[in-house]
Amino acid sequence: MRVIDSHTEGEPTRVIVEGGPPLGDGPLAARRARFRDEFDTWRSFAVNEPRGYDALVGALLCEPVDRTCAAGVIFFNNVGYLGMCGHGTIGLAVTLAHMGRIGPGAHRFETPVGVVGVELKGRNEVTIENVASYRHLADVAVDVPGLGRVSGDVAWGGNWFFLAKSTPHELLLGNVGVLTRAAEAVGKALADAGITGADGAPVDHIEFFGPAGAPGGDSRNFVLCPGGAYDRSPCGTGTSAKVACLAAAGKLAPGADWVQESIVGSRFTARYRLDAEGRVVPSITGRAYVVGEATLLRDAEDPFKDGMRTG
Ligand code: PYC
Repeated sequence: MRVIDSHTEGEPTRVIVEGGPPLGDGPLAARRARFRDEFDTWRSFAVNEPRGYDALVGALLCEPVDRTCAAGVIFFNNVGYLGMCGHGTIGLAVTLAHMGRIGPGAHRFETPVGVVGVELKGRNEVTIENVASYRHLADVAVDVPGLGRVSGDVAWGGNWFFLAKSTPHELLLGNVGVLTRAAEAVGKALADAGITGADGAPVDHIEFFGPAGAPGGDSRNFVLCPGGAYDRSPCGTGTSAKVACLAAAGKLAPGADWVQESIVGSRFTARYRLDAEGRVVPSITGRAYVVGEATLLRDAEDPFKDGMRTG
């Protein structure tokens, strides 16, 4: 399997450019289901130890069904599959440019949850236009053991997010252990209370917000992803969900910038437009850098040949 690694504002992406699972040429949502049902060990092989690590997000490069798209992509992580991935889409754009497959300008990528727009602005800077995003539930409150009552919104940004109104701990890198445990407890409380996304799917990404750490930022976040790793970037789909909530609350006008800072201090600049149906369509700008190219090998006698998780 041939892969190209990058990071987007600190969050890693591994694109499978050759040697991925044979998923056929159906709709990307069906190909993702086939990946999950028939080839899940290939996911673990590509991103888990000993070839990867928990924070690594995988991106299987696919032929798109929609021929106006430059590429199709299925995102996955240490435990399963994602709908969309904002940092991963920025990483994929820079990776395709590195491969000479796209040049600066506007492109479209197909994902299992819809087509996204991509503008490659130079070697490293990319703006993506995400799928339409929306606040599904406002001011949901759950009792969380150890934290008390936690309230926030449930929103779609290409994945399902709970956006807590505040943070139980200061948003500092030194606090990622306690922030992770708190976010896991919030996720469990939501599941126990039967609070899901609009389609009944689990709300599997949890976000805490606090003030930005440096001038020019609107807010800093901590985002816990399914699988227990936290996003080093401000999370593209999470920032889309944030923008949708701000729009729904009348706190951000179409076209106005929202600068979202991550727990490591990196930034995405987000804004949104309203489409013909009045839906919020967020765009996210960030930078990605290619950091490696590799061929991953599998020895049939290796006891950990299909990858493993230790956490
Ligand atoms: O950037 O959308 C994102 C993302 C999702 C999970 C990790 N990063």
